[in-house]
Amino acid sequence: IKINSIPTKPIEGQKTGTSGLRKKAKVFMQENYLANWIQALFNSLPPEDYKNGLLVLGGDGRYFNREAAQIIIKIAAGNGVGKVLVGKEGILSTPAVSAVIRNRKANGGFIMSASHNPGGPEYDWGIKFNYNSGQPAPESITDKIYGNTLSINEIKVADIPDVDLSRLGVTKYGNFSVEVVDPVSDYLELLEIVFDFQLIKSLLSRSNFRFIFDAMHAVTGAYAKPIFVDKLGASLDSILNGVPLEDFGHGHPDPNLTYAKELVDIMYGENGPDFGAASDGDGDRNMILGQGFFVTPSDSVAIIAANAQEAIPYFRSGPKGLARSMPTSGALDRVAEKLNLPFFEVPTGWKFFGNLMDAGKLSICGEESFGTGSDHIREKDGIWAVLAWISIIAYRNKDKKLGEKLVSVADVVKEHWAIYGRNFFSRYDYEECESEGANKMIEYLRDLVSKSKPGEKYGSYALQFADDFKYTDPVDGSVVSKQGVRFVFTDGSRIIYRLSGTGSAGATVRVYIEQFEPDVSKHDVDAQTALKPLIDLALSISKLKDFTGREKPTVIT
Ligand code: VG1
Ligand code: CO
Repeated sequence: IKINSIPTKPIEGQKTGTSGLRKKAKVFMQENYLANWIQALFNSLPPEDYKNGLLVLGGDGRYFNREAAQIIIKIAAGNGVGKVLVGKEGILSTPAVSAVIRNRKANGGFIMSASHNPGGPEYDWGIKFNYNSGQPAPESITDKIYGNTLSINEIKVADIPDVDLSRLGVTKYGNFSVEVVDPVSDYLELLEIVFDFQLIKSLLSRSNFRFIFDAMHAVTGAYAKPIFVDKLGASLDSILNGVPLEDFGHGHPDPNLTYAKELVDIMYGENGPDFGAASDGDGDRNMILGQGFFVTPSDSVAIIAANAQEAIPYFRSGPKGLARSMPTSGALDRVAEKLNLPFFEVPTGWKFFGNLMDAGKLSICGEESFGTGSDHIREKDGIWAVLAWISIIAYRNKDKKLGEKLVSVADVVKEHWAIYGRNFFSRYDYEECESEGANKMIEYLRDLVSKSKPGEKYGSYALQFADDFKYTDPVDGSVVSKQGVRFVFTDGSRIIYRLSGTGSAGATVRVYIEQFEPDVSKHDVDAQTALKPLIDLALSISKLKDFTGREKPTVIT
């Protein structure tokens, strides 16, 4: 095939954040913006990682993905990639890309998604690159890519026609080829190995168990019917917003109590279903709800870990180890302690779990931001989390006779609290603040931390320590610092401050608040009520109102 060399100039600001590069779609649609980043990526990889190799390409179906897919395929071919495997219509969820990379022994893959950020001409677009075990590219690679975007002068583009992404099969162009694959099959095959589908089916087909899944018009729309309905016997009307749309139906595809309002209203309404779940733009996040009951993501991963061995065949010989991101509550720590398992605390973002999994030290992990997953792949996995929960509920009810009252989601959570205690947790997000004020606030907090002393009184709390989280990877020894300012008190309560690394405009301040309560009689208190004193303290320590001008958060989870 003929390869054209297109001259180009560096474009500023192409630095990846917590999870890939995210900007407004309009920014990505500027001449050579995406092409520069893709070429910079090839300039950063060792040639043996892609020359004549196999790369996977997929995305969440958002606006600009179709054009972007053609650009990426042509640059891949221009740089000597042997074959690109792409999901039909460009669709593959983030967990499915990870599964396909592993299953097909690919060198890596691209995910065209800005995840939970809204899509459409006025909203966001994004791109992530995953490596050969299916994990998000490490910072050593993304730093190199950024460096190369600042010196790039040439893009290598193969002179081939646009690929028809609507038809399955292989098309050859000289020694380069493209294969269009079904987005569901590899992923579903893996899930069938992980879970006991018969057990799940036994619950979903019960007449007194009502299930509902909200795909939020995002990528899991392509997976929900084939998996929940066709394979597992859920009724067709249990899938809400099941068609992926370029603008997610004007929605904000983030499965939380604020943005998944439609589902939340159903679950909290009169005689709501027994089980509700939702996933985000690219299918890696999940929200789990019972009838009128919300499971916090921090509790969710702890409960999955505590029940995995008995309810999920993949963990039959027990999980190897457990891990959570730093701001995630300590509920999981208690499970690790009780089960006597290795435990790790890593910075925010899934890329830090992969090394531990590859080294055989980690099986189940999660983040407070609605991310839960395991070492079946190297990404968080929304549908996996839903199936894990249904497996647990199904296992608890497997001997229940027709007409007998079933053990509910709330029952399982409350029983867990009774055994382990409850870690009250909440996160306040202040979205799209002025960057200057937000940065100043973090600097102010870093300064406060450097002067802090153990034992200092903050209201009724005594300080155990305060720091800016730093992580040394136990596998490769790499170090990342400045991962979040934390104040940890002697009773185990924590206040954490971070700036988001996934936004596309201004700065988003995140404040995480946690307090442990061993006393069962206090477990039914609403989290906002239980945490009120600590939340007030968090706002006053940081002078958040003064720095950001914000009276109230935009999202509370
Ligand atoms: C957020 C979450 C983080 C998550 C990341 C990617 O990052 O806090 O836990 O891993 O999004 O998720 P940040 O830097 O904005 O806090 V996804 O579903 O957007 O790929
Ligand atoms: Co996501």
